[in-house]
Amino acid sequence: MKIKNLNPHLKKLGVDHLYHLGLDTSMNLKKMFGDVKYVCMGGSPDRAYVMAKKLAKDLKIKIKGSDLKPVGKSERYSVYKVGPIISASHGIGMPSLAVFMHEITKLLYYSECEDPMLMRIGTSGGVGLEGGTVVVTEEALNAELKPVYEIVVLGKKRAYPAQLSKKINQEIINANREFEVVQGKTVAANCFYEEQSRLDGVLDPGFTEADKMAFLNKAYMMGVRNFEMESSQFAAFCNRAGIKAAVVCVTLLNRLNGDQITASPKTLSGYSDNSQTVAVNYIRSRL
Ligand code: R2B
Ligand code: URA
Repeated sequence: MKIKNLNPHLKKLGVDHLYHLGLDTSMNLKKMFGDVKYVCMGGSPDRAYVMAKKLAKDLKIKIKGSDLKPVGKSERYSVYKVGPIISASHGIGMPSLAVFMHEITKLLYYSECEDPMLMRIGTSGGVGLEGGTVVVTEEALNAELKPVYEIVVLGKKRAYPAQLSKKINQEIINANREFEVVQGKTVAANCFYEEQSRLDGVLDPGFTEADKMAFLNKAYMMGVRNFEMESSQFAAFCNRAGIKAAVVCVTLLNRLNGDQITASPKTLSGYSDNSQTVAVNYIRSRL
């Protein structure tokens, strides 16, 4: 099924400029992107590039030319296309992700893609899980531990549910029997520091180590297994748009043991590879 016309106001536009992607509807988007089935996204442009290379290698997809080049402009986001898969970066946090989600979804809509799926493949701070563990999100929570994404529109707060598909999560787990993939709740915070109950930001947080541990333990008891900065916005957006979605994040540390990320760059890149491998195994099982 193609994405339905989500917003009636779009019909009034002549050419729609996907400004931050550097693409617009005067281009032959259907020819460029009409075959897309999966969009894999994460915060960092470097990881988007690594993922694009990995998709090409592991799924044996030929890439045009000698190297991968981003499509459109890469001032804000990097978008790579590898066969029927887009690998892209969305930046840090929900404001950056929200802009990307509107424009990448427009891209899928205008390109008339059949039944596309969006996957966030990211990094996170584990709760009760050691570094390198892959978590699939069953439900995203805000920093108040509520399963919603809230935005203020015309001066009023609106809340959208942030659940993800149990069926898709199970398919991801089934496609990765050799990996430890944990299903749990994910807290999407508005910062890496205070909202993730870290004590190592530059400002005095105004809470103690004991307060922090009480909050993290409460979250753990509710089923929270990791903290990151985008999952609730991502889940709520996909629910509203009626698009299949999953959040697959690797943990970089266990927050029950501390705040600082101390693993070496080599170890961290191995961790990141874990989440990308889980996504690639899932895509391979579906293509
Ligand atoms: C995980 O890692 C980033 C912060 O370091 C952020 O984008 C996230 O969700
Ligand atoms: N990303 C986050 O948002 N939090 C962490 O602890 C690690 C990565």
